[in-house]
Amino acid sequence: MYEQASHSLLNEILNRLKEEISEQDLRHFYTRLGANFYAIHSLFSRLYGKRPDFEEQAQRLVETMARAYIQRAEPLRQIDIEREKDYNWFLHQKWVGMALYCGGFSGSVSNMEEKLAYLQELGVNLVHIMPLMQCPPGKDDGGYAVSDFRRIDPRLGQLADMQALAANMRQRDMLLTLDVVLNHTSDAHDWAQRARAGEKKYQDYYYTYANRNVPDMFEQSMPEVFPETSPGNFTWDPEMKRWVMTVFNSYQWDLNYSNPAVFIEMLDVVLYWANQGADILRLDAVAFLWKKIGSTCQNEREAHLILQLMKDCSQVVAPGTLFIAEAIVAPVEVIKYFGEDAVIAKECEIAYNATLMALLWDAIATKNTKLLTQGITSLPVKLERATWLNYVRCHDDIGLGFDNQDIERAGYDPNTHRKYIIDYFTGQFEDSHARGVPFGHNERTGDARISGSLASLVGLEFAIEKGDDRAIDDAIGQILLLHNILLSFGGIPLLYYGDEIGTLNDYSYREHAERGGDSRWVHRPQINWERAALRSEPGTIEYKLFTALKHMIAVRNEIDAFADFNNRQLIPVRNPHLFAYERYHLQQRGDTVLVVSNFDSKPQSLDLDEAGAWGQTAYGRLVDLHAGQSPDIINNTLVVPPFGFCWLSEMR
Ligand code: OTU
Repeated sequence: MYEQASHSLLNEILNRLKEEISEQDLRHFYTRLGANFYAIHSLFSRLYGKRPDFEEQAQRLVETMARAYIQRAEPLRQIDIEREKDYNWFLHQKWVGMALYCGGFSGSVSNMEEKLAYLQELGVNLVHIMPLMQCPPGKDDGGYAVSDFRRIDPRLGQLADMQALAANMRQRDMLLTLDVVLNHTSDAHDWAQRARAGEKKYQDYYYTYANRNVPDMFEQSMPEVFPETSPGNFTWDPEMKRWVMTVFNSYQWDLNYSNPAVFIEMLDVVLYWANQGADILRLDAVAFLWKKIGSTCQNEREAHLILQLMKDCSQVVAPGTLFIAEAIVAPVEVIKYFGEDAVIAKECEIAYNATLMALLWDAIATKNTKLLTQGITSLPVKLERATWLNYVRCHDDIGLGFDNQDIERAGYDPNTHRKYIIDYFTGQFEDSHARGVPFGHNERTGDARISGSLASLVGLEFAIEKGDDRAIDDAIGQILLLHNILLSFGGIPLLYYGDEIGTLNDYSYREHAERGGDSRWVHRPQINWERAALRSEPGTIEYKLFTALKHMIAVRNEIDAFADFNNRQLIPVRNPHLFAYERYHLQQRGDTVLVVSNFDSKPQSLDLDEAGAWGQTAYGRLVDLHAGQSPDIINNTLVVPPFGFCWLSEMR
């Protein structure tokens, strides 16, 4: 949009920059800047317009974009242009992701290259490498306490290794996802050190206070993220002689985004990693970006404005780079991170589907799908050109973040039900095979979360210990059942490293001085490559899981209706153990697929007349695309095996 005031400011800024950038071919940059500047200016002045240094900061903002554009390598600029043309590229069903810790998976960034073949063998073509920027050893929060945003942890490699890996992945048509930890820095970061040393400029990068007045006000309404290991939201720094806001661990200082210098610095970091060849950036803890007294300091309107501004600026420099919102918040709040009041994504193109994740765990514990179906019914429809990241496990704990009203609608009391689920997964019941470990128990609120590897949570650890073959099969069945949903639901499936070979809990963190108190380390494994090699030996657990997942991914690739164009219809069915939805193709009506999943340990049946038109087509004319054969249908009643699933389609 053209608007006089912002454009005359832009002209002035560009005139001042002229000498520096006159040598360059900036056609694309200018076109994109022109298109986005009105929005950028509006957002920037809405956030920072009242400050006396506003114009100076606006100039720095444009300079930052211009410099980053000049530094953007030609192959990446080409990709930007290709993706501008094929703008829905990431909604295609061909993308299948895996999140992994580089240290635990391959040992180092350079070793990653030789492991790419393993990922490709499985069918994974999007790799989220967990944060690998420099952190102080010991006080690293698994990579989320960054002390230098432009340097890689020397134990994992050098920047050059990263660039080589990015180029190698590009050749293989694999996408690279990296983290940018936007909300906070380590207390060892240069800014924090200088704040400590008394530099006012850097104290203003954080929320620091000489006494408890402001902290006490904030504390009245702020929840605690790590109540056991890091209670409270402020930490006294004896050297600085000030309180500093530390929402996560006491060594993670929250950045103050009401200071435009902070926004510009972090935009520069985002563009820096986009220029290193990251296709997708995972923006950590985005719900926390804005702090306001009297609020929970999560999901504030301004947090969204910051993300919109980040997106608008990044589109000028690196429009091919996508953002993932990591906002593990209530369903109605998550959806806003795609951007509100917009048709296409205006904040992040991709968001973690934490709602689906938590609901799936509920269905595993209860063996019924009442809450799962209810929760998905209430999940708001997302924007076009936006997609979910569907996952069951990741490097974090499982929070039961579903909606209380949905729990009630499913016929349970919220508190009792949540307690039941936690107790189930932490193995408090006789009949539970789960080996979860409690995380983040809050004495005051009674709130708790769960750690544990996928395999251990669904009973594989228990079954192996007992030598119970039936229980082993049940655990394998549940791992595959959950992945069947990730792969067919709509969105990018994000597997978690180790789950493809049934990796169990690793309790060694308990001996580790700095990790002992953080049970999330129980599910951040070192891959045992000897065990991974068993994936080629029929009969082994590794073989059963790996081959089945590989097959499922290959079949997904062939089903166009599995691309994500808001083309899913939930089908409520009477049998409480089944979860059913239809995926349809927008152009080819005949290509509809009916997905039915059984969360029970016994076979379950579905009268296909309950599934609309499927009732009439049923007789002998349906094929299970996944199994590659006709499903069990007896007089229009479909039988789904224990923990089984089918992807039904009309035979051609
Ligand atoms: C994120 O976590 C990361 O994924 C965690 O590994 C980090 O510890 C944390 O940020 C701090 O950087 O902020 O929006 O239950 O789910 O802390 C959600 C805890 C987050 C995590 C939560 C999450």
